[in-house]
Amino acid sequence: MLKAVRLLGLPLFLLLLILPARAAWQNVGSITHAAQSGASGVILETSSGAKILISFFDLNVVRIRIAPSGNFENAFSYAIEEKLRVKPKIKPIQQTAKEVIMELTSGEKVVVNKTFIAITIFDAAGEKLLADAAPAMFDRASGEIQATKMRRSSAETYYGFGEKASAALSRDSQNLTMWNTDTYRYAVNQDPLYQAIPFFIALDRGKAYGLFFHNSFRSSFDMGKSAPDKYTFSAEGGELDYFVFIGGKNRTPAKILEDYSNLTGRTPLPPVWALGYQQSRYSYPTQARVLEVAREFRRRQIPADVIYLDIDHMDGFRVFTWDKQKFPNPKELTDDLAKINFRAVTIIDPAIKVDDKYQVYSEGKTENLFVKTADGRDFNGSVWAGNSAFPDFTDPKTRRWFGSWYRTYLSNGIAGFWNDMNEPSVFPAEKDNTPPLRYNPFNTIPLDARHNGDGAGGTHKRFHNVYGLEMAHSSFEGLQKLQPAKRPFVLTRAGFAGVQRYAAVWTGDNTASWEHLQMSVPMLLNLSVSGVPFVGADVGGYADMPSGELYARWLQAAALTPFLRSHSENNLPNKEPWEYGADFERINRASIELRYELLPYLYTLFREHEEDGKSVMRPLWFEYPKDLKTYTVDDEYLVGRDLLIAPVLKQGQLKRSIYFPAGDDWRDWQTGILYKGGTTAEVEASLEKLPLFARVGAIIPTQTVVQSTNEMPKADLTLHVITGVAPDKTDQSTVFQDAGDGYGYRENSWRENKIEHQKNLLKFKRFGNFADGQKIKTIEFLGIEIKPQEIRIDGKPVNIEFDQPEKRVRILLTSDNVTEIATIP
Ligand code: MIG
Repeated sequence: MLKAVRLLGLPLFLLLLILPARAAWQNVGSITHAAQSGASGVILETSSGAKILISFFDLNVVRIRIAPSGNFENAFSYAIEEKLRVKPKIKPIQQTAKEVIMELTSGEKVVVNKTFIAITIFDAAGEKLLADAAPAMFDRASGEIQATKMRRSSAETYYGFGEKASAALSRDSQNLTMWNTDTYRYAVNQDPLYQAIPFFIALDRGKAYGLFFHNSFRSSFDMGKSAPDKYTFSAEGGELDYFVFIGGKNRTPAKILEDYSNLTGRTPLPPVWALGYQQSRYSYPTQARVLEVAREFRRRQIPADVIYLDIDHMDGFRVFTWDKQKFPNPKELTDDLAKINFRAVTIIDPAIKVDDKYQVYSEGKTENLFVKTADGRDFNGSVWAGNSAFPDFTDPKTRRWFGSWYRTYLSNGIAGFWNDMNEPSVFPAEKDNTPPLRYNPFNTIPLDARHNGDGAGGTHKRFHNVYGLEMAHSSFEGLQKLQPAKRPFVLTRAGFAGVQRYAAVWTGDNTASWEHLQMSVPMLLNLSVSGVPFVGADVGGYADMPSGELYARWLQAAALTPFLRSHSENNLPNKEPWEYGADFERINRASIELRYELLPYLYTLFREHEEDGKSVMRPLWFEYPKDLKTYTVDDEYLVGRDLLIAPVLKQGQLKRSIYFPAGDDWRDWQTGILYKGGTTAEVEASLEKLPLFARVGAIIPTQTVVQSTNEMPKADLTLHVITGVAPDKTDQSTVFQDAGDGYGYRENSWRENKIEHQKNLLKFKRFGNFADGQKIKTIEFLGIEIKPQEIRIDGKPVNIEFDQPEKRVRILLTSDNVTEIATIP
């Protein structure tokens, strides 16, 4: 039925008003009464009995709520971050015979047609931003709801929606489903996957807006697939509740992400070690093998920070326990790892084995902390450990209890946690499982199972999509309580809008194929603009064995992605970076070294994200929305504003064509060669080369290569000045420093170097009190053809080292308090 409605064209939409709705679908009808609600909203009564509440949630954020029953829900929101908000005041509502109009003094406006309820939103300049293509619909019997909007043009593109397995960057003309699902070896275009985020950014001819469908039921988006001139979103229950992000005066993607992340929260600065290289496999079988692999990294001088313990470390897959044979002394293991600057992360599955002798189970059972069946018993289903109970993470009591169990791992020196299977994934019952199938994407907790819902109560149908989010919430807050001086590191497979507040996200069980390598770029980019900055895909693919070439290219492509981890399914040969012979080992080492060099840059980006919500990894259009050619670039990405990465994603490819976004010029990170913005170039990309470019005007910090982030305090910094700025331009860059863990940076213990870059002139300013930061020892000017006559630091000429083939000039800084560096060309 939903489908049939979607297929209706515009003229039919008027007919709908006269004809009785088919089946139980009906539209909201017409407005019978309108009144101001609070300082920032209007409440509309309708002929259908539904009520509509429209308000300015923030200066650039409109919230629309339609309650088919006429009663607004009181359900607790898992997506929205609770904090104090100042809601803007609207002008007195205006009403004409045809319309209700609400407006801010700054000009943003919502107009509602009274006879056939159509809602139109205008930006401050009076430009139409979003309009209904049909009145909202609902079906009171089934609980389904639906909205249909006009596309601004057939060229409008859409990004976000969380984790989607699509090779294309834009989600235009696609059907998308929001339902967290365990999808082992997912195929291109398989939908849905592990992580649903019903938020998108729409982009058309340089102007963006955002829309967040605030509803955790299974929902669907038809982004112009059924009808090219409109899109539809619908859900199987709940309110038709959505936020529209206007994007400020300039309607930029950056402003939309800032506002969306202000609503659903941001990723707090991770501990710096979590930005290092992480090595995993399912499973390093014994304590001895874990140590052996870690030592091998040190012996071969391949930098790394973390090693993973997958499910086989547990006693019969009982969460929070250890296998006594294989891991006889976990504390000794983590101590030995610490001596070589390694940290360990363990997997945590939500399912708790039904076993009265297992304390986690017996506590959960006695305290009544598990998800219930419709008739009130504990719901049990089979996962790794066999028959299991499922903690009800929508119960605050369960969250506190589960979170407190991390103490057992912390006391054994475990540094971070990896939440798996939290869609939640439940194996098919044995009786329905012929032939035996380990992975059944449709298997989860039954939809009628009961949850606490933070007191509001409800079924799994409502809470399915927030199960993983609330598990991460429990992990994060538990860790904060247990070790308040440390920043938690949690990695999660499932999530929902808001997951970024608690966890990093990896893209689950991908495969060792070139297709999956290519797809990882648009997947991570779309996750990033869904408000989740700390993202990565398993390097080399999880399932199947990659060739040396595929592994090496994957590691290059991923080297600068926010979360960097190699992983592997069980029953596959070793996949560590040295397993493909000496040539590949050298190439793989170089990829990881590049990441460690750039850690000061990446770390600064995470700090900036916390302040402004921008993602670490960015599609080209995010910074260049006026350059329409960027809208479909799906094989390049930006890290921050200043680095452009164009990895090789195809087998056997030794050069590739690269588009440089218009508005800035770019230099090859290695050769300094200049590429003009708005042009496409063929660039050499032999097996050892990752095509990497820096923006002209940028100043990028690097450090000398370290083997682990623990060594960072001793590593000196180099600032790379990307020359070629236009005479009338000033650029600004920041280098952020702090202790790398803990919360000193929220008080006084932080430092920011702000550097202004004009043609032939750098000006330094320092803020904050953190004195133990890495020292800036070298300034390297990239893109210098002729040795300059002179470079002066605070007026005094200094020694110049000129590297002609690499177009570089190097100078050394002798003091920490430089204020000005001038170049006389
Ligand atoms: O059904 O713990 O995505 O990363 O290694 C497999 C074993 C369960 C799925 C995860 C994968 C992990 C694996 N897990």
